[in-house]
Formats: sequence, structure tokens, C-alpha cells
Amino acid sequence: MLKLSRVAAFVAMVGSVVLLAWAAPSQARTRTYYIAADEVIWNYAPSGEDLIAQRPLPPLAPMQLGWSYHKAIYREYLDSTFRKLKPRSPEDAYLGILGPVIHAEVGDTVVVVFRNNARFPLTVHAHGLFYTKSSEGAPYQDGVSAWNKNGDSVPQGQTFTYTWQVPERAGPAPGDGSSVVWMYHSHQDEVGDVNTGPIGPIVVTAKGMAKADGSPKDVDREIFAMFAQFDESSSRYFQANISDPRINPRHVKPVGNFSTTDDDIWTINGYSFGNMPVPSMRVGQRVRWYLLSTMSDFDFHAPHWHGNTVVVNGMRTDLAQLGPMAMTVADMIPDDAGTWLFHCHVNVHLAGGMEARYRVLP
Ligand SMILES: [Cu+2]
Repeated sequence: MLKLSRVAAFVAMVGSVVLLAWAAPSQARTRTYYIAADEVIWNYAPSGEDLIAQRPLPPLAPMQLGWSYHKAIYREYLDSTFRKLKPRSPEDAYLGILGPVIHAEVGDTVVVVFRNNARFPLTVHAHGLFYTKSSEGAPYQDGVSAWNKNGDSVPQGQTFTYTWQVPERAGPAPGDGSSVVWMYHSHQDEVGDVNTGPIGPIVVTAKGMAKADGSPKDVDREIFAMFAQFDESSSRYFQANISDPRINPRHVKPVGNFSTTDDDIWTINGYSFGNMPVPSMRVGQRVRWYLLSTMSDFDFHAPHWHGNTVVVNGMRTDLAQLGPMAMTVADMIPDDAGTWLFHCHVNVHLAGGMEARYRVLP
């Protein structure tokens, strides 16, 4: 009898191990990112040229200060000391002004240890993921206690840890592919913050479909492209930019009601006129483009790929449609090698330099 029960226990144990291995092909993880908002001088056209047309940049608009501005951007560090930046690989250089890509699989937990090195309060607010009030990163009258508001306004030099869950509803729906894209951005003073620069992408991959780094198994190359009208007259550095002769060498003065359309820069990943480093891919690769946009006065965009087609929402096209704060997936299997134009099809945006290139290698 004793022997039998031992055998039964052994069988049960083996059975449960086998069951566990079968039921949990990928283990839920906690993915921790160390992200600071750092002050930089950002150059929208570092070559000083229009690289699409191979000519000098167009003359500055009357109220445009220049091509470089004080901005705050999210950057990834190796650990909580925030001493060493995590290097960005050359093939990711095109990400430009975007913060680090946060990857997660359904079932995971994302922890963002955020340090604010900017001179005014900022936050990290995530779209799509599950957060409690203490990790929302957006101050407004929501009736919660002061303790729950610490993450809603992180002062200069302070650190705050945000914790976001990644439930099923943060991942792909039945009509999606194996991953979806969200954004995270500062929401302390939302309009000012987004025009100031701290914004980045989040990819959530379906359960069981993620590689170890969280990216989808059935995709060979992920590309991120954020179409943004940066309205520098709404930036939180507006006064700092006006009064800095390095930024404002012509001593442009705000006159009358310096309206929100006076100093706009039209960008993809923070670059104008083809200055975005050219991302590359190969013929036949499964390339997933994640398209984002921001929220100025007219952030409606029509990204158009020359040379290759994509599938958006199950339909074939070579032109996507983005409204403000859009988060859209476009899948491409390039078959046409070459260096191709990738630009916004809204005329005033195209004329303003919202154009880049991508390269398909044979
Ligand atoms: Cu556009």
C-alpha cells in the first residue's frame, strides 16, 4: 500500500512537471527598463542639407529659430545608477528622437525606473498596458490620495518606478498580427511635453509568440517610424530656446500672439529632409513597420512607401493613414531592392521635409 502511494505520488509529480512544461511554453517575465529624460540639443537636420534633393536646406521660415533646439528625450541606461547609457546599435540609429523600444509578451510585467534629468517635472504615461492610479503618470482631478500621485509629476533629479501589467487586452486581438504597438510619453503637461520630445514605442507580442527579447518570432525586422509635427512654440523649452543665441542666432522675437503654427518642424523620428539614418532590410524578410504619430495642430499623416507594398488592417496598400497619436502596424515582405523614398503625402508636410528613405538589400 505504501509502495503504491509512493508510485502514485511519483507519477503525479512527473505528470505535473510535464503539464507545467506543456502549459507554459514561455514564462511570464518582469522586464525592467532604466529610462531617463535627458536634456539635449536636438538637430532635426544634422547634415545641414536636404539629403533627398541633394541641396541646401530651405531658408528658415520667418519665426523659425533654426534646425537645433533644446529638447528632452527618453534615453535608456544600463542600471539604476543612471551613469552609463545603453548603447544603440548602428542598425537602430534611425530611431532618432524615439525613446528606447519597450518589448513585452502578454502575461509579462513592465517596470520602468524613470529618472527625470530635465529642468521641469515630467512623467511616463503608457498607452494600452494595465496600470493602477499610482503608475498612470498623468495629473488630473481623479479623486485619489496624494500617495498615488507621486508618479504624476516627477520633479527634476527625482526617480519614480512605474509598474505596468501586460494582460491579454494589451496584446493582439484576433484581427491583429503577432504583435501590436503602443506609445509611452510624458503627460505632466501633455501638449507641452509631447512637443518637447519624451516619447517612445511599446511592442506587445502575443503569448507564446515572443523571442527572448520580447519581439515577435514571425518577424525578421522591426522598423519604427514616428510622424511628428514638432511645434517648437509649444515646447517647454520655448523661452530657453528664444533666449539662447546658439539656438536663436537671428534673435527672433516672439511678436503678438506667437501662434502655434509659427515654428513647426515636420519630422520622421525627429529628422527632416531625409536626415534620418537609412534603415535597411533584405528582400524576402518579414518586416513589420510600426507607425506612430504625435499630437500638434495637424498631426494627420499619410506615410507612403515607394518600391514596396504593405498590409495594413488586412488590406494591401502602399499608403497608410494616421490621425493624431496613431499606433498602426504595417507588414511588408520587400521584393524590390533599392533605396526608396518613405514620406508623408500631405503636401505641406512633404514640402516641410517630412521625408526619409529605407533600403532594401538584395
Ligand atoms: Cu504628414
